Amino acid sequence: MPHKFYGGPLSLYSGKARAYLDWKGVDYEEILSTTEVYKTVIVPRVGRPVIPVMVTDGGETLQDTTLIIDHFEATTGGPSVYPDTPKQRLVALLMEVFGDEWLVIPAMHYRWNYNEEWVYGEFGAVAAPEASREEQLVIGRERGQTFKGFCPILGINEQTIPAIEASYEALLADLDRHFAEHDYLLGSRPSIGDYGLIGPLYAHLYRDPASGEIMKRLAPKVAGWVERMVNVQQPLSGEFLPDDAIPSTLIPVLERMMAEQMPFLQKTSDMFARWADANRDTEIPRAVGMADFSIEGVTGQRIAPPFSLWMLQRPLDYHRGLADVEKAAADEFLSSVDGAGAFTNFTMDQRLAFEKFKLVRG
Ligand SMILES: N[C@@H](CCC(=O)N[C@@H](CS)C(=O)NCC(=O)O)C(=O)O
Repeated sequence: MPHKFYGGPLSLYSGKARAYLDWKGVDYEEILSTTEVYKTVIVPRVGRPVIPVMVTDGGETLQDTTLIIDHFEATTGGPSVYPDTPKQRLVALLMEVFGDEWLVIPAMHYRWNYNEEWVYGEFGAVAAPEASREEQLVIGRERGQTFKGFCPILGINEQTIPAIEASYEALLADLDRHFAEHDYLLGSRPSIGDYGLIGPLYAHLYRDPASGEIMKRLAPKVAGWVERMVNVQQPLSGEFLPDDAIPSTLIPVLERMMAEQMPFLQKTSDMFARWADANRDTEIPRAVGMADFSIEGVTGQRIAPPFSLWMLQRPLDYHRGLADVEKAAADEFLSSVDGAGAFTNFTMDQRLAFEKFKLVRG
């Protein structure tokens, strides 16, 4: 019996997990996350309405794409999306955090400020596939409003929008140069970093029509990479570059992460440590307040989510746990990335774990 994957075509994180499952050759069936599915499967199993959710053939429920991917990495043979070598693995883990937890900003901006009406129809088609087009639009508008409502708390507003667009266009230009030379981030095999980036760059920034037009016009090689990622031709194929090489074309992408996301995550970490100190027996909330962030010289405020710190803990733990020679190689590479001190000197006083679909103190 195949595993059951509950998700939807317009969902960012469904796109991430699906691309991975297809490359890994996992035998799964995708089930649309209709209103009924949320009520009868997702909420009873996970405790809240969220996608994607995987129910394995053994009946185990997995939520969070990172845990879904790690489950199949551990239980399925064949090549891995985690490189073995220190620099490549570190870069892959960092790129996952950048895609998952930062590029949500341009993804949400372009979706809701360029594709709003179209997206309502899509939300309706997922929630109630059997309903008429008119009914779907009503349902979709209601459901979509919740997601549109996330834009201001993600820091998307009149002041920040020009900077978000300038940053996204510069990122596309950097990635276009990269994908002119390489099929994936680190060679001819996709890594966990590619899966982090594909979430925002597929469902919102490629598949939403107005956003897709922008990507194809400004960065056709990035669009080509999206197509390779989501239309898997040969599962389990490809290799990472030899000798732990990191293409120089990834340096500007890492520098953008270090300049934009890392200072914001440090503020989030400091706020979370203070919160955890003052709230010892309280369940961890989705956000511990609002924190400043800067993009292209413009400062905004957005919610500070502890979840992003759980994701960042992965590259932090990996980097700090490296043995001497490997750590030296990783550090030498990081010294060529402007702003990487924000990562190497990162302080996280309160560790986190993700258990039974919830963040807990680690
Ligand atoms: N980090 C999670 C995020 C899942 C997520 O945020 N999914 C979105 C749809 S793409 C959602 O269902 N959001 C509703 C919510 O979290 O309340 C993952 O990797 O699975």
